[in-house]
Amino acid sequence: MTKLAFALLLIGSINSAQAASNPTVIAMSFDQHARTVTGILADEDVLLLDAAHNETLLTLGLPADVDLDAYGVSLSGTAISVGTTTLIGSIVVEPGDVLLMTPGGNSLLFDASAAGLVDADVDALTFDDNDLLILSFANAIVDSFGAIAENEDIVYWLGGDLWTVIDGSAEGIPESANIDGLHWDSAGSRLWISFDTTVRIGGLVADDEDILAFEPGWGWQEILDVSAVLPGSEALDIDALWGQSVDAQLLFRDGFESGSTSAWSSSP
Ligand SMILES: [Ca+2]
Ligand SMILES: [Ca+2]
Ligand SMILES: [Ca+2]
Ligand SMILES: [Ca+2]
Repeated sequence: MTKLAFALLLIGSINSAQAASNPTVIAMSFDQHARTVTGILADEDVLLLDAAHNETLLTLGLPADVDLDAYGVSLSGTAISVGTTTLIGSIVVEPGDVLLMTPGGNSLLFDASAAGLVDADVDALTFDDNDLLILSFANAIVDSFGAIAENEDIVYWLGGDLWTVIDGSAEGIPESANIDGLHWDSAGSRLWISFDTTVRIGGLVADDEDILAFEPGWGWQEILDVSAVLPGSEALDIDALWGQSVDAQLLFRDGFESGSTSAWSSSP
Protein backbone atom coordinates (compact mmCIF):
# COMPACT_ATOMS: atom_id res chain seq x y z
CA MET A 1 0.00 0.00 0.00
CA THR A 2 1.41 3.38 -0.86
CA LYS A 3 1.43 6.04 1.80
CA LEU A 4 0.84 8.64 -0.91
CA ALA A 5 -2.44 7.01 -1.81
CA PHE A 6 -3.69 7.00 1.76
CA ALA A 7 -2.58 10.58 2.21
CA LEU A 8 -4.56 11.66 -0.83
CA LEU A 9 -7.61 9.72 0.25
CA LEU A 10 -7.63 11.20 3.71
CA ILE A 11 -6.99 14.83 2.81
CA GLY A 12 -9.73 16.99 4.25
CA SER A 13 -11.25 14.27 6.33
CA ILE A 14 -8.85 13.84 9.22
CA ASN A 15 -10.90 15.96 11.59
CA SER A 16 -14.08 14.07 10.87
CA ALA A 17 -12.82 10.59 11.68
CA GLN A 18 -15.48 8.53 13.43
CA ALA A 19 -18.03 11.31 12.90
CA ALA A 20 -21.65 10.26 12.79
CA SER A 21 -22.71 10.12 9.18
CA ASN A 22 -25.90 8.28 8.60
CA PRO A 23 -26.38 8.26 4.85
CA THR A 24 -29.11 10.54 3.53
CA VAL A 25 -29.35 8.97 0.10
CA ILE A 26 -27.89 5.74 -1.21
CA ALA A 27 -27.84 5.25 -4.97
CA MET A 28 -27.48 1.72 -6.31
CA SER A 29 -27.71 -0.22 -9.52
CA PHE A 30 -28.33 -3.95 -9.78
CA ASP A 31 -26.83 -6.57 -12.05
CA GLN A 32 -30.20 -7.54 -13.53
CA HIS A 33 -33.69 -6.17 -13.97
CA ALA A 34 -35.91 -5.95 -10.90
CA ARG A 35 -39.63 -5.35 -10.59
CA THR A 36 -41.16 -2.49 -8.62
CA VAL A 37 -44.82 -1.60 -8.19
CA THR A 38 -44.64 1.01 -10.93
CA GLY A 39 -42.46 -0.86 -13.38
CA ILE A 40 -39.12 -2.42 -14.09
CA LEU A 41 -35.88 -1.13 -12.62
CA ALA A 42 -33.43 -2.04 -15.36
CA ASP A 43 -29.81 -2.98 -14.79
CA GLU A 44 -28.74 0.27 -16.49
CA ASP A 45 -30.88 2.33 -14.08
CA VAL A 46 -30.26 3.61 -10.57
CA LEU A 47 -32.43 3.24 -7.47
CA LEU A 48 -32.26 6.00 -4.88
CA LEU A 49 -33.05 5.07 -1.30
CA ASP A 50 -33.38 7.82 1.32
CA ALA A 51 -33.03 7.45 5.08
CA ALA A 52 -36.77 6.67 5.39
CA HIS A 53 -36.35 4.04 2.66
CA ASN A 54 -38.40 6.01 0.13
CA GLU A 55 -37.46 4.98 -3.38
CA THR A 56 -36.84 6.97 -6.52
CA LEU A 57 -35.87 5.49 -9.85
CA LEU A 58 -33.27 7.32 -11.92
CA THR A 59 -32.75 6.69 -15.59
CA LEU A 60 -29.51 7.95 -17.11
CA GLY A 61 -30.61 7.51 -20.71
CA LEU A 62 -28.31 4.57 -21.36
CA PRO A 63 -29.06 1.97 -24.06
CA ALA A 64 -31.38 -0.76 -22.81
CA ASP A 65 -28.97 -3.60 -23.58
CA VAL A 66 -26.14 -2.37 -21.36
CA ASP A 67 -25.48 -2.91 -17.65
CA LEU A 68 -24.40 0.11 -15.60
CA ASP A 69 -21.60 -1.42 -13.48
CA ALA A 70 -20.05 1.64 -11.80
CA TYR A 71 -21.55 4.99 -10.81
CA GLY A 72 -20.44 8.10 -8.97
CA VAL A 73 -20.96 11.84 -8.82
CA SER A 74 -17.98 14.18 -9.11
CA LEU A 75 -17.74 17.96 -8.96
CA SER A 76 -17.98 17.95 -12.76
CA GLY A 77 -20.83 15.55 -13.40
CA THR A 78 -21.92 11.95 -13.18
CA ALA A 79 -19.37 9.23 -13.90
CA ILE A 80 -20.33 5.77 -15.08
CA SER A 81 -18.86 2.57 -16.42
CA VAL A 82 -20.65 -0.10 -18.43
CA GLY A 83 -20.39 -3.86 -18.65
CA THR A 84 -20.04 -4.16 -22.42
CA THR A 85 -18.75 -1.90 -25.18
CA THR A 86 -21.54 0.57 -25.86
CA LEU A 87 -22.11 3.58 -28.10
CA ILE A 88 -23.35 6.38 -25.85
CA GLY A 89 -24.08 9.45 -27.94
CA SER A 90 -21.08 9.63 -30.25
CA ILE A 91 -18.65 8.01 -27.82
CA VAL A 92 -17.68 4.33 -27.86
CA VAL A 93 -17.46 3.41 -24.18
CA GLU A 94 -15.54 0.22 -23.40
CA PRO A 95 -15.95 -1.73 -20.13
CA GLY A 96 -12.68 -0.33 -18.78
CA ASP A 97 -13.61 3.28 -19.51
CA VAL A 98 -15.25 5.86 -17.27
CA LEU A 99 -17.67 8.21 -19.02
CA LEU A 100 -18.31 11.65 -17.51
CA MET A 101 -21.86 12.85 -18.21
CA THR A 102 -22.59 16.58 -17.88
CA PRO A 103 -25.37 18.85 -19.15
CA GLY A 104 -22.84 20.21 -21.66
CA GLY A 105 -21.99 16.80 -23.09
CA ASN A 106 -20.18 13.57 -22.36
CA SER A 107 -16.47 12.76 -22.41
CA LEU A 108 -14.17 9.94 -21.35
CA LEU A 109 -12.77 10.66 -17.89
CA PHE A 110 -10.68 7.48 -18.00
CA ASP A 111 -9.75 5.62 -21.19
CA ALA A 112 -8.42 2.19 -20.25
CA SER A 113 -7.00 1.28 -23.65
CA ALA A 114 -5.27 4.66 -23.96
CA ALA A 115 -3.80 3.96 -20.52
CA GLY A 116 -2.34 0.74 -21.90
CA LEU A 117 -4.53 -1.53 -19.77
CA VAL A 118 -5.48 -4.71 -21.61
CA ASP A 119 -8.94 -6.27 -21.17
CA ALA A 120 -9.75 -3.86 -18.34
CA ASP A 121 -13.24 -3.60 -16.87
CA VAL A 122 -13.88 -0.90 -14.27
CA ASP A 123 -16.55 -2.33 -11.96
CA ALA A 124 -16.52 0.26 -9.16
CA LEU A 125 -15.59 3.93 -8.94
CA THR A 126 -15.75 6.90 -6.61
CA PHE A 127 -14.07 10.27 -6.04
CA ASP A 128 -11.88 11.43 -3.15
CA ASP A 129 -12.03 14.78 -1.37
CA ASN A 130 -9.96 16.33 -4.16
CA ASP A 131 -12.32 14.94 -6.80
CA LEU A 132 -9.71 12.44 -7.96
CA LEU A 133 -11.08 9.29 -9.54
CA ILE A 134 -10.72 6.06 -7.54
CA LEU A 135 -11.25 2.72 -9.29
CA SER A 136 -11.65 -0.98 -8.80
CA PHE A 137 -11.43 -3.42 -11.68
CA ALA A 138 -13.33 -6.63 -12.37
CA ASN A 139 -10.14 -8.48 -13.21
CA ALA A 140 -6.44 -8.27 -12.34
CA ILE A 141 -4.77 -5.35 -14.11
CA VAL A 142 -1.07 -4.79 -14.71
CA ASP A 143 0.26 -1.34 -15.53
CA SER A 144 3.36 -0.56 -17.60
CA PHE A 145 5.52 -0.54 -14.45
CA GLY A 146 4.38 -4.04 -13.49
CA ALA A 147 2.11 -2.91 -10.64
CA ILE A 148 -0.86 -5.23 -10.24
CA ALA A 149 -4.36 -4.28 -9.14
CA GLU A 150 -6.42 -7.31 -8.16
CA ASN A 151 -10.19 -7.13 -8.39
CA GLU A 152 -10.48 -6.75 -4.60
CA ASP A 153 -8.09 -3.77 -4.65
CA ILE A 154 -8.92 -0.06 -4.85
CA VAL A 155 -6.58 2.20 -6.81
CA TYR A 156 -5.88 5.62 -8.21
CA TRP A 157 -4.68 6.06 -11.78
CA LEU A 158 -2.14 8.85 -11.48
CA GLY A 159 0.48 9.84 -14.01
CA GLY A 160 0.10 6.66 -16.01
CA ASP A 161 0.56 4.43 -12.98
CA LEU A 162 -1.60 2.46 -10.58
CA TRP A 163 -1.43 3.66 -6.95
CA THR A 164 -2.95 1.40 -4.36
CA VAL A 165 -5.53 2.98 -2.06
CA ILE A 166 -6.63 -0.26 -0.42
CA ASP A 167 -4.86 -3.59 -0.81
CA GLY A 168 -7.93 -5.75 -0.33
CA SER A 169 -6.23 -8.93 0.80
CA ALA A 170 -4.23 -6.95 3.40
CA GLU A 171 -7.55 -5.72 4.84
CA GLY A 172 -9.03 -9.19 5.15
CA ILE A 173 -10.92 -9.39 1.88
CA PRO A 174 -10.78 -12.94 0.52
CA GLU A 175 -8.92 -13.12 -2.77
CA SER A 176 -11.98 -14.88 -4.20
CA ALA A 177 -14.07 -11.75 -3.61
CA ASN A 178 -14.39 -8.81 -5.99
CA ILE A 179 -15.29 -5.27 -4.96
CA ASP A 180 -18.10 -4.31 -7.36
CA GLY A 181 -19.50 -1.24 -5.61
CA LEU A 182 -17.55 1.65 -4.07
CA HIS A 183 -18.20 5.06 -2.53
CA TRP A 184 -15.92 7.40 -0.58
CA ASP A 185 -18.03 8.76 2.29
CA SER A 186 -16.07 11.90 3.05
CA ALA A 187 -18.12 12.92 6.09
CA GLY A 188 -17.65 9.51 7.65
CA SER A 189 -14.02 9.07 6.53
CA ARG A 190 -14.84 5.64 5.21
CA LEU A 191 -15.32 3.67 2.05
CA TRP A 192 -18.65 2.03 1.31
CA ILE A 193 -18.07 -1.29 -0.38
CA SER A 194 -20.19 -4.00 -1.97
CA PHE A 195 -18.85 -7.38 -3.08
CA ASP A 196 -19.94 -9.62 -5.92
CA THR A 197 -20.33 -12.65 -3.68
CA THR A 198 -21.07 -13.48 -0.05
CA VAL A 199 -18.06 -12.50 2.04
CA ARG A 200 -17.19 -13.13 5.68
CA ILE A 201 -15.11 -10.25 6.94
CA GLY A 202 -14.50 -8.51 10.26
CA GLY A 203 -17.06 -10.71 12.00
CA LEU A 204 -19.71 -9.81 9.41
CA VAL A 205 -21.35 -11.84 6.69
CA ALA A 206 -22.14 -9.65 3.69
CA ASP A 207 -24.17 -10.80 0.71
CA ASP A 208 -23.64 -9.34 -2.73
CA GLU A 209 -26.64 -7.02 -2.30
CA ASP A 210 -25.30 -5.62 0.98
CA ILE A 211 -23.22 -2.50 1.62
CA LEU A 212 -20.37 -2.42 4.13
CA ALA A 213 -18.22 0.44 5.36
CA PHE A 214 -14.47 0.14 5.71
CA GLU A 215 -12.58 2.74 7.69
CA PRO A 216 -8.80 2.46 7.58
CA GLY A 217 -7.58 1.67 11.06
CA TRP A 218 -11.09 0.94 12.41
CA GLY A 219 -12.34 -1.97 10.34
CA TRP A 220 -15.68 -3.04 8.90
CA GLN A 221 -19.31 -2.15 9.61
CA GLU A 222 -22.58 -2.86 7.88
CA ILE A 223 -24.15 0.19 6.22
CA LEU A 224 -27.23 -1.42 4.75
CA ASP A 225 -28.70 -4.90 4.56
CA VAL A 226 -30.50 -4.23 1.30
CA SER A 227 -32.62 -7.38 1.32
CA ALA A 228 -34.05 -6.34 4.70
CA VAL A 229 -35.18 -3.04 3.17
CA LEU A 230 -36.13 -4.29 -0.29
CA PRO A 231 -37.84 -7.66 0.12
CA GLY A 232 -37.22 -9.78 -2.94
CA SER A 233 -33.78 -8.35 -3.65
CA GLU A 234 -31.90 -11.38 -2.29
CA ALA A 235 -31.28 -12.68 -5.80
CA LEU A 236 -29.80 -9.37 -6.94
CA ASP A 237 -26.26 -8.05 -6.78
CA ILE A 238 -25.58 -4.35 -6.20
CA ASP A 239 -23.06 -3.63 -8.96
CA ALA A 240 -22.84 0.15 -8.66
CA LEU A 241 -23.02 2.37 -5.60
CA TRP A 242 -23.01 6.00 -4.54
CA GLY A 243 -24.17 7.90 -1.48
CA GLN A 244 -24.54 11.26 0.14
CA SER A 245 -24.32 11.85 3.86
CA VAL A 246 -24.52 15.62 4.03
CA ASP A 247 -26.28 17.31 1.13
CA ALA A 248 -28.81 15.22 -0.74
CA GLN A 249 -29.32 18.03 -3.25
CA LEU A 250 -25.83 17.28 -4.52
CA LEU A 251 -27.30 14.34 -6.33
CA PHE A 252 -29.31 16.53 -8.65
CA ARG A 253 -26.84 19.33 -9.15
CA ASP A 254 -25.85 18.31 -12.66
CA GLY A 255 -29.50 18.44 -13.59
CA PHE A 256 -29.83 15.70 -16.15
CA GLU A 257 -31.19 12.84 -14.09
CA SER A 258 -34.90 12.16 -14.16
CA GLY A 259 -36.78 10.22 -11.57
CA SER A 260 -40.15 9.06 -10.31
CA THR A 261 -41.16 7.77 -6.91
CA SER A 262 -41.81 4.08 -6.79
CA ALA A 263 -42.29 1.24 -4.35
CA TRP A 264 -40.58 -2.12 -4.29
CA SER A 265 -42.45 -5.38 -4.59
CA SER A 266 -40.14 -8.17 -5.65
CA SER A 267 -37.60 -9.22 -8.21
CA PRO A 268 -39.13 -10.75 -11.36
CA1 LIG B 1 -26.24 -2.41 -13.01
CA1 LIG C 1 -17.23 -1.54 -16.53
CA1 LIG D 1 -13.44 -4.87 -8.49
CA1 LIG E 1 -22.35 -6.30 -4.97
